[in-house]
Amino acid sequence: MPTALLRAIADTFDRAIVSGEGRAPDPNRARVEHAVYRQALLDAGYEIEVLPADDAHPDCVFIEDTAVVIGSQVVATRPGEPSRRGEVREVIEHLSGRAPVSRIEAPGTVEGGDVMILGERLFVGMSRRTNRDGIDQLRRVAESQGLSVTAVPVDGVLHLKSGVRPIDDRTVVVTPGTVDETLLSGLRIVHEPSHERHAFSALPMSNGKVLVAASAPDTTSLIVDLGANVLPIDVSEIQAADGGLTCLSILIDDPRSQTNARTTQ
Ligand code: CIR
Repeated sequence: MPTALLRAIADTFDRAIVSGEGRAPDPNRARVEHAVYRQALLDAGYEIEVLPADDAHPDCVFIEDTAVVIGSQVVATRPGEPSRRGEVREVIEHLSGRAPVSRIEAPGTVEGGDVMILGERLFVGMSRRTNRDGIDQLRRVAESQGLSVTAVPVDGVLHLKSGVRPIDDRTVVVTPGTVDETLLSGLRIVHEPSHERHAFSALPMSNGKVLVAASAPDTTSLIVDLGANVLPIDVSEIQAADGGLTCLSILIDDPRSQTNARTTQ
């Protein structure tokens, strides 16, 4: 059975890192959104495991950033944001029963939001949070698991998957200007329309449905036209803290990895 590992929302979530002029997110409203997200994964057939929140780490709900599952290997990340490094230990303790663990070591940094696995290809964002040394370490693990690795410089957004969201293993929704699209060769690219810039978020689930943020209906229509079977949910408090749908879970849904999306058509 596919498994989704989640982490509860800290009472301190209103102090989560917020970029730019953003507002503080509300922990209680975020808990309602998180419950709906959890139910959607349950309905999709995932077994749900939820780690307790850590109030010393306001961003701990964004569990994706702490660990990456690549084939038979778990990679413990080393977040580029120093205040988030303390989130990794408990997640890895939980996952270490499942698979061997390798670790990103200093001076390398990697956050899971920068890692996108589509079929046999792993794309990794070179961002404010993931550096070249971390990418080199991740590359060694990915190549040992038979994946090819493409490093993608990321501009103006937090992570690779803030600007490039997988819909299935050959389709992505891209916010124009955030990446050099020639690095995504072979993929079908849908552009997020400018009036919904940065509003779209998606999580392909193992039952073939794609969870999408309700905040971007026109972008959602574009992927529905391509055959995606979508389920919109409100995640506005999660988005207020610069989060999206992938960052709330680590999906272990097949021998390959957490982000190994299914083809929608
Ligand atoms: C941060 O700045 O680290 C959090 N407020 C947001 C992290 C979102 N993570 C993700 O999309 N993978």
